[in-house]
Amino acid sequence: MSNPVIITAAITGAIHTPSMSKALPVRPQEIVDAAVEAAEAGAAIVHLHARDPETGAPDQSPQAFAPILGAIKARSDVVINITTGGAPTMTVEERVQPAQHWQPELASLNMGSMNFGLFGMLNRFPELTHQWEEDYLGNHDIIFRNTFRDIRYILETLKDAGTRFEFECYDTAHLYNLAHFRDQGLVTGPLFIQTVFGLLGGIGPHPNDVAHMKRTADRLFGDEYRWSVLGAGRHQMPLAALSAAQGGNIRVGLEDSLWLEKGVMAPSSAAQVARARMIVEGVGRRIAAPDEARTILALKG
Ligand code: KMH
Ligand code: ZN
Repeated sequence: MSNPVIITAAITGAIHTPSMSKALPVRPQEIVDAAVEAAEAGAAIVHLHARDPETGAPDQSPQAFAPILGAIKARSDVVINITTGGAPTMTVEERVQPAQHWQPELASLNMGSMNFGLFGMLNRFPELTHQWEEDYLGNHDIIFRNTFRDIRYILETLKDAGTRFEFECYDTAHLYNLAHFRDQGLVTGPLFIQTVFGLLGGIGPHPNDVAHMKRTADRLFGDEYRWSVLGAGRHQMPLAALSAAQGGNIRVGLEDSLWLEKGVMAPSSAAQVARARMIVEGVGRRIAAPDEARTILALKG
């Protein structure tokens, strides 16, 4: 396999909360340092969310990203990917604003609605500091809303920005949704498909689940797509290995897992990137540099 592996590092996200791990970056400078360190460890792409520096709550205002983006660009040529997922509690209009304002090379695009079982985290992390964390994680009724109208709204809002997408697919239906938008001519290849495994509400993390997603994507998109794998929580590294061994790309980072290995919390996203890199090189492949990722994914640069 000669194609290099694109490692995406998802730096902070909106799912984990500050009480769960001291390593989770919250303030702009922490997010910048974490992103640059992840890039130095081998990430070609950083997937970014912003947070309120005081409370650590997800903050999807364009201004929240202002002190982060320029500071990363000043120190690294890593590809910047801005979330349009925000947090599952936000409206789609709110979620698209930072990407609309900053027009990054990449933005995430979530390809279907789903239940989102955040409450499972409360068993593992019962000691929460902030009331917002309790309210957020204790909500048993979260629907992560990504209707056809919502997806089309994000595509149309970002149409003239030259931004391409990390298509987040949490189940096989989301691949079919993406094929629908491709058939409508609203998205074009190479499609960067982030297949997501192991979230409560999405497809499971079993190797058979991974095989089924890949088989389905192969059939629907052929060589029109680039495959990446995100394993949530403890599934992060095993599924990174599965992807690396099959020619896929990898996403790691504290957004997706707070762990480095069983019983060991990750000190940083960079540590997870370094581990992913070991896996990649261990199966005889190499990591992609940011400019290689730009070429592979046809980014505007
Ligand atoms: N939190 C991840 C499972 C987004 O930001 O658009 C998916 C994600 C969503 O990254
Ligand atoms: Zn995200």
